[in-house]
Amino acid sequence: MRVFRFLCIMMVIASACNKTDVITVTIDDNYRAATDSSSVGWSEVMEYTPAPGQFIGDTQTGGFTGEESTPADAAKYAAERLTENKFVSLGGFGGYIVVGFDHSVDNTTGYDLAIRGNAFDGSSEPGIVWVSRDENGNAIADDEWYELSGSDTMAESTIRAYSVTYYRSEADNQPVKWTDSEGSEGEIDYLAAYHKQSLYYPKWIGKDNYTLTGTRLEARNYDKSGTGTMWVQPAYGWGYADNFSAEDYVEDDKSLNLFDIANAIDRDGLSVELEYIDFVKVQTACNAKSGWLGEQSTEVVDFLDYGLMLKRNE
Ligand SMILES: [Ca+2]
Ligand SMILES: [Ca+2]
Ligand SMILES: [Ca+2]
Repeated sequence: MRVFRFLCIMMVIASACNKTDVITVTIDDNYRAATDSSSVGWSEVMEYTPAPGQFIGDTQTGGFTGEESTPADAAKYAAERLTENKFVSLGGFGGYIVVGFDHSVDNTTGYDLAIRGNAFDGSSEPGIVWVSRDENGNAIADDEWYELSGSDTMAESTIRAYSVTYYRSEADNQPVKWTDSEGSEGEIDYLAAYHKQSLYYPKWIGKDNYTLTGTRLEARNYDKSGTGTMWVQPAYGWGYADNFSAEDYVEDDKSLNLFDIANAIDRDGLSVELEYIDFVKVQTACNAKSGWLGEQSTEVVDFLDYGLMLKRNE
């Protein structure tokens, strides 16, 4: 894996090139340094593949035209919504969006990324954040993804490489059935009172079923009323998008969660040192529903290069 290019300082006194005299070079062939004209915000939606959900295909509160029939249409929809500072819903577990920047985002000392969700006190719908470098230099997000670990990464209830398969309903105005890799099954509810589009399954998914895989966090939602009227979705510690965190937010703006690329881990959970990243993915982390509120779905509104933002504000 070509993660770093190492440069050994050749000393006059010949010595073995061991760890202590190796410099990690941050710039490789694919690194795109930020310039004065670089944008602090995301520049492109590379992919938008939500799980089924109440906002998917919704032409009212979801802002869809209802004609999105290809992955390109879906990405265009998401880009237009984010440009208008409106939320893009990722639907139930595993739904995701991938964005790119017009430069490489540096792993600075401290936080590097800020992601805006629509959480508020009692309404956290955590999304796992993944990062990737354009290792093959083709400007496409087809490279290795690294999860950014959070407060619950090591929790016993957290399941990595968890998969959910969603099945397109055969008739209109029906729930969407799912099965998961743990042997469970369930439904994304059809909420006729609030979201009247006939299909909650993304129209641009050509197949009758599709599988989404990611890291699952245990749901914390509960019905405070006991009668189904007041659902609470408590916050998680840190490291998640759309999370009303008490720890990782921009001062005076709790809807902007902060992320440190230094928290990247590989598929085995081992720490990975990334000098910079090019792509960011956010993926709904819980497989849960909250009564009349419907499925727990992460929403995103904006993606910022926080390090560059701080530099510009200096
Ligand atoms: Ca950092
Ligand atoms: Ca690539
Ligand atoms: Ca939300």
